[in-house]
Amino acid sequence: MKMWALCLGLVLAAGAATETAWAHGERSQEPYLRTRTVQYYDVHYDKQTVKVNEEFTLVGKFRLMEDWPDAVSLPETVFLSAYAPGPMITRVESYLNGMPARQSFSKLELGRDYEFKLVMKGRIPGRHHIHPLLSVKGSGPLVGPGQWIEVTGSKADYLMPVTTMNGVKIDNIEFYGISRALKWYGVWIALAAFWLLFWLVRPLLLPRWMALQKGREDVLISNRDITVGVILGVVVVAISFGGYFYAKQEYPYVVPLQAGTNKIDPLPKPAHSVEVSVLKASYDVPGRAMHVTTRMTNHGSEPVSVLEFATANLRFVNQQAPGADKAVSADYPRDLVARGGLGLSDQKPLMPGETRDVKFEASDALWEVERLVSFLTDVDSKFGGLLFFVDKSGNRLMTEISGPILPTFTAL
Ligand SMILES: [Cu+2]
Repeated sequence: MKMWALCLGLVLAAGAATETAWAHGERSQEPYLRTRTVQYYDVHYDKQTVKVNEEFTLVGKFRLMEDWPDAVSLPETVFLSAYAPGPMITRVESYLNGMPARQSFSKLELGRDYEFKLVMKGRIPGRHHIHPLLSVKGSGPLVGPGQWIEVTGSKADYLMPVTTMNGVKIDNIEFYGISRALKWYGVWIALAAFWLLFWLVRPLLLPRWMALQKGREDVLISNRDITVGVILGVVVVAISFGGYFYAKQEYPYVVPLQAGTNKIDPLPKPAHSVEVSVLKASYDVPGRAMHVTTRMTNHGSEPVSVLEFATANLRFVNQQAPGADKAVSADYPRDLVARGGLGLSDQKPLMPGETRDVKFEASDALWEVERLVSFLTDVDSKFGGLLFFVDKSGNRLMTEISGPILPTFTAL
């Protein structure tokens, strides 16, 4: 008993001490899923506090990584939505590359980018961790950066008005048709209960078994039983068909749930890019730092500097790059931004046409906090991420990088 109380106490204390522990367990997803499948970027939440019924918008982009892990199903069928701890918010509208995303999309392309928009509405008051979410059939949910959204007000005020295609106005679709469904339950439960009681009120198992033993099968089912059974059968069939014809009459236009998938083209490829190949990558376990040696070639027409390395929604910004102070918008979850930033072996801008080897270091306790270091024990020890470059006028270029990574267990 004492042990039980101690365990409960520990669980509650742990929950109270680490607020984010009440989030969804997004940190328990394998690093290969978070660093090598869907990389979210430019994610913005327009509000962090909404009233019940008030709408808020979540926009962003994602890159489907070229180096998609072998163990993960390809994005052949995907569904876009938001991730919340239960039905705390309502998804009012959703778009992928501007196309309504009511249904799943098929055959998204690896190595390409997509843009999404989700319009949501507060439903249940509280402080909820909300993420953009791409569900990939066969792989599961792949989430973007989570933001705490505070929903204020009272659940009793929640309304979801809808006007149907034939002009019927429904005040709140949340409860629409529920009383009718309950009435139907009532009808069927009453009929079933009558049939059960009809047999239960009479001598049951043993007397009937004894009658059977004596060869008196004829007394088990009387003419009255047969009559009641036939009447009940007729009533059931009549209610079923009657209900069907009544519904057909009252609702002549019925659109079934849409089950097909949509196709969508990815965003156009940018005109210029910086080619980056990973020559060597290691993770320094005691120093909690990722070291990556890359060979960069600038195919653009402007000198560019490395601005940011982003992976698994974590952001490592090079503080010395032009515009670094504005690289992370104010609405981005602060617990996903590395305080240490991004260290570079060479801060000189990469000239047009130039190829240079550059080493970068992404060092922060976030690797551990976000439980991203289990790639050290993976059979497929690889990492992936997005490298952002910026030119003098603030234009960004993005390149995806990936490669094998080796752990270093001793201090360098
Ligand atoms: Cu979460």
